[in-house]
Parts: sequence; structure tokens; C-alpha cells
Amino acid sequence: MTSLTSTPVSYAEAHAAHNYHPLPVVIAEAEGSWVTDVDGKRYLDMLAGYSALNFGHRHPALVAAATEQLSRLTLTSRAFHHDRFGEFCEKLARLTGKDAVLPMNTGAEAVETAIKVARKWGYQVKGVPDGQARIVACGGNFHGRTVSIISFSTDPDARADFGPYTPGFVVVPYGDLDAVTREIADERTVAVLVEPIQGEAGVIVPPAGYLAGIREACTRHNVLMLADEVQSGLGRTGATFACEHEGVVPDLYVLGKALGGGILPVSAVAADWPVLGVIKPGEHGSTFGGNALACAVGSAVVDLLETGEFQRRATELGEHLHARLRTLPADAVTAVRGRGLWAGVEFATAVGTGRQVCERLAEHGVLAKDTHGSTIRLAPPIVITADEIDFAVEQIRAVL
Ligand code: IF1
Repeated sequence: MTSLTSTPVSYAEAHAAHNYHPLPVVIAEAEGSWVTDVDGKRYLDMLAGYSALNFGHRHPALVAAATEQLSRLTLTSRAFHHDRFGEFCEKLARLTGKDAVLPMNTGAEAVETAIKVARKWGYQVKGVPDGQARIVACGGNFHGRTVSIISFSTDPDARADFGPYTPGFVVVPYGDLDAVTREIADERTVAVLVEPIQGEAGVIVPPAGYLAGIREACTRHNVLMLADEVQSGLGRTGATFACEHEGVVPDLYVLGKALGGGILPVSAVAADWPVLGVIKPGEHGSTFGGNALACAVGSAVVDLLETGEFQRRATELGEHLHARLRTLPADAVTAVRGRGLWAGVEFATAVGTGRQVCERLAEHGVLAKDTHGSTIRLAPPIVITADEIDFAVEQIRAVL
């Protein structure tokens, strides 16, 4: 482990806000599923940028797309067209099966875009009285860090001291179909915002039928189903979108993280024209949204997903990961949750906190991140091999 007094760390301590408490590991380079710190020590990356690195560090096809575009054009703003924009939007629309997309940069910006689109659709299409639109969110949600998004967070750390909060949101328990259906039936409700699997809450897979139940209730009550697939999407669970496992097609996909190939921030919402068409010129956007470099990388990401290779790998290697995790001592590991190459591992409190487990794992050459309390989340690059998965699980066993 890198000493905390090394320059990169001491400068960060002295000149960067303390909005994170990173493990004492200073990464200098990376490739595929492995990173190397400033002292030359290698670690297996079992976090993959919270699923922003689904294709591994510096995937050759993605680096090539970025390098080629860097030699031509990076940014024009949306004041003008550029020659990579239409191609990216057509590809992403095709991948999602939707008419159109609205490209942004971070996941939070895509979630905010979804909220604005749903509200405007509510007023202009559904006919909800102006200013009265309600959006239903779920307890345990994580959708980003903006003031409006944390206004419906149930996590005190994410929410406290950031008020006054944005109104117009109602929160119901995740997984409770009756509760969400009751709110959908309210005629002011314009949308439900839901993670098909809750990441930050600890990789919580909802009960079978939950997402399909939301879909059916939304259709019945003319309410938009907004699926936040920023973390669960783009191959992570073994399907292109996690909703697919339930045979559900939402009215709008929120995408981010891996859409940027682990190279730069790329996010978007995807929906059909009756929904996305409510946004007119000048009503929404962002300086970097849909920039040429982002579109070049995003297009290459869609190409990778179109092969189906990453979805297949996440399914097969996910089964291997979960099978290996289930061999860990039952008195130390109280629960293993997840789907595909995504697992939440809950430890007995006697073992220690998730943070302590992650500190030990780092000493054993594995990088992971705790969520709340005594749970760690495992979401390796989908390019990981079965042997590397075995190595990771054996290090967990050694730490226990
Ligand atoms: C941090 C958590 C994960 C997300 C979903 C939208 C966003 C995220 C489902 C916003 C972002 C990131 C944020 C990052 C750590 C990570 C995270 F721990 F914060 F909650 F993954 F679980 N929807 N999640 O998971 O996307 O604006 O960040 O691009 O804030 O430390 P973003």
C-alpha cells in the first residue's frame, strides 16, 4: 500500500475537497482488469469504476476510437452539427429500441434530463396541472448528487444539510409493488424513477415481477416508467439492459458510466418521440453533451455491445463468480446478492466493516468498495477471466 505521505496523497489532502475517503492506493496505470500503483504493485480491479469500466481499462477498440477522433475533432458545442453526432444517436437509439436519444455527460445530468422530460410530458401530454407533477422514487435509491436528485434520497449522508429540497417527489419502499402502484394511480403522477437493481443500496435485486408490475401499472395509468440503467445497464447483468431479465421495456432509459467506455463521461436518455419530442430547441442541453470525442467513443461502445460478447461473458462469468462466492464460510458471509457480473457480499459484523474488508483486500492485491456498513460490491470489468475471479474470491477467503 502506498504511504499516505507520498506527494500525490499529501497534495490531494492539502488541495482537494475531502468529499471522498479513498483507500491508500495511488494508481498510476491500468490495462484490462488490472491496475498498477506508483510503487509498481498490481491490483485486480473488482470495482471497475462502479461499472464505468465494463470493457476494462483502456479497451483497445475504445482507445483507438478516441485516439483517431482526437486527431480530427473533439468539441464543437451543439450550436453546430458535427460528423459523429448523427451516427452515435442512431446507433444508441437502435441499441435501446427507442426513436431518439438526448446525449449528456454524467449520469446525474441524464437523471435530471429524465426528470425534466417526464415533468414537461406530464403537463403537455398527460395534462397534469402546471407545477403539480409528481415523480415516484424508491427508498434506498442512488441517482446522483445534484440538489434535486438528493431531494428524494433516503441516505442521510447524501441528503443532510443540502436543503431546501426540490418538491414533487414521493418515495416508496423499493420492491413494494402495492406501494408504488398506489402512487402511480394518483392522477398527478407523471413518472416512476427506478433502478432495475439498486447498486449503492448493496446490489439489491427486487422481487420477481416487481419491474413487470411497475410497467403494467404505468401503462394502465399513463405514467412514464423511467429506468435508471446507469449502473445496471450496458452488459453488467448479462443483458444489454437489466430490465430485459424481467421482459420489461421502460418508456425511457437513463444511461451513463460504461457508455463512455471508461475514457470520458458520456450519458444519455433514450425514449420514443411522443416522450422525448416535448423538448424543443433551447429548452435543455449542455456544453459538452454529444461532443465529437464522446460520440466517437460512445459509437465504439455500442459496437462492442452489439456483438453480444459482453452480455454472454457477464452471464457465464457471473454464474462462476456467484458460485465461488457461495463457497465462502457461511459464518463470515451472511448474504450474496446480485445478477450477472455484479455481486453485493454482506459480511457478519464480527468480520468487521466493509471498509475494513476492502483495506485488507487491497493488501492482498484486490480492489473493491464497500457500500453501507458491512457490504462490499463486486463489479469487475467484463473482460475478467474465470481464473482472475478465482483469485479474487481466494483473497476474500484469505482476508476472512
Ligand atoms: C459517487 C454510488 C454507485 C448511479 C446510478 C446515476 C448515477 C449513479 C444508478 C449518477 C452514480 C456513482 C457515483 C459515484 C459512486 C457511484 C455509486 F456509490 F455513489 F452510489 F455506483 F453506486 N444512477 N453512481 O449508480 O451518475 O453523475 O456519478 O455519473 O458519487 O461517488 P454520475
